Amino acid sequence: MAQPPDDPTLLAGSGGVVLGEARTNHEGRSAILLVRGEADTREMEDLAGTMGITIVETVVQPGREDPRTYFGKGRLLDISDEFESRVPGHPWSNVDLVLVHTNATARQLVGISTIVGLEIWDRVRLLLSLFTAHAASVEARTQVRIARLQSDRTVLRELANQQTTGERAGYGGGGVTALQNVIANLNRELTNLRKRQRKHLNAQREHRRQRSRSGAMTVGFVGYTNAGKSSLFQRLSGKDVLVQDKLFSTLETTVGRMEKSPRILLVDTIGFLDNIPNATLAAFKATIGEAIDADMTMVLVDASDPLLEIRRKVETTRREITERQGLDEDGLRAHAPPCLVLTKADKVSGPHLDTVVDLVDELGFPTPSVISTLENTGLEELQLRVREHLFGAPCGVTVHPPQGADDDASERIVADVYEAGMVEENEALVNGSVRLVVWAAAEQQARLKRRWGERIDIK
Ligand SMILES: Nc1nc2c(ncn2[C@@H]2O[C@H](COP(=O)(O)OP(=O)(O)OP(=O)(O)O)[C@@H](O)[C@H]2O)c(=O)[nH]1
Ligand SMILES: [Mg+2]
Repeated sequence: MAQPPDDPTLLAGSGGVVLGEARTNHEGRSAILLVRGEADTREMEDLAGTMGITIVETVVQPGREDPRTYFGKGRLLDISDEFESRVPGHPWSNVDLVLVHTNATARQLVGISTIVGLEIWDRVRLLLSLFTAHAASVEARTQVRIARLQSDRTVLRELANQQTTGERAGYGGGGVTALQNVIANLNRELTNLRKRQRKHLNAQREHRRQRSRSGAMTVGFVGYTNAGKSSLFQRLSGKDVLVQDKLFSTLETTVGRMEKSPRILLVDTIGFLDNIPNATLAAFKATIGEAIDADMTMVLVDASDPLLEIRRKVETTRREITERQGLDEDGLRAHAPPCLVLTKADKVSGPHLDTVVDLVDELGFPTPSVISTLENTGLEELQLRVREHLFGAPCGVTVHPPQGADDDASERIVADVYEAGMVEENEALVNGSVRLVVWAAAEQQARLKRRWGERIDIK
């Protein structure tokens, strides 16, 4: 049997508990993947692939998970022996990581690690490492670190627990006390990080308040990771954001104005993935919330996904929105039917697209918009749809010429109309009036009418 690792950070899979910064680049590492029963391993392979980790072998054991060690103990011992007896040229010779195809419990992680003695990542740890590698902003780094420390803490507590009950020998000679110190340090860091995160969220909330006070409307992009959110954001706002064929390229929120529509702000943010445990997701909820709490929520779905996958993703996304907004399914349909956008239309055939459109209809969404950011199709229609959803149909505004010397100049009123919404046409008539076609929210229209009374007509 291999020696259990003394360093709790190795076990916790972070390197961050004692040593400060976690290792962030895992490019080029080799791993084996442990799978119980007949699970579909594609997602795990994609996640590993995104990080540049090669899975050299998938080891399958039929049957149900062992609550203590995931695989049966005997099988793990075999694997451990195999590692011990590696010679150059052995397919596992470069493997320094064991991936476990499940969201493992702390007990299982400790259990496997005790027997195999290598770095062990379950699905959550793989995700957290991926997040750590991709986190570019202070906001994202803070969130990821919080999620990571929380996850590490459960493992360290399990270790401490096993040592107290004598299930396991103390590590590094220090035993329980040393472990308690590590946990105490970790708690302190968590408190500080949470403070920083709160500050950031407050600042963000203030920004949001200011934006809405200025009459701006927000459109949030919500969808699974790799759906094409950032690509669409880039096309519609002209703002440069990271677009990559990788899972979780985006981890933070970016806000940009929709081109030609200065009053509409677009919100690009982190995507979804299934079965992320609540404790891990909690750190990201605030970020996703930024898009879900927008005036208009746009659900993006990759049209080139298989049908079953699309169904699952649409349903999960809807559930997330429903929970977040505190609505039941009926409430969601009645109040804010989210606009659904099928992306990557260039990748699919017409008949497949038709089937997807039918499916979306069956799932209770309004007719989806179909776009391709690659071929620039469907984008103008989508912009129009956004404007109509937020502002209703455009209205005709007539600004009458001043009657008396004390009256405001028409230019002043016209300038205020520009403040209130998006002006599409502006024409000076021979009788001295100005005719405008404007997209403006009802309350902005009412404000104009209150302010300018007889001088202005809105139809
Ligand atoms: N063929 C095709 N590919 C697209 C289209 N839109 C996006 N993609 C590709 O899909 C991949 C993911 O796009 P992103 O815009 O980064 O997706 P995202 O939803 O922001 O993903 P995350 O930030 O990782 O959650 C990239 O490789 C894009 O080039 C499209 O219309 N057609
Ligand atoms: Mg993105």
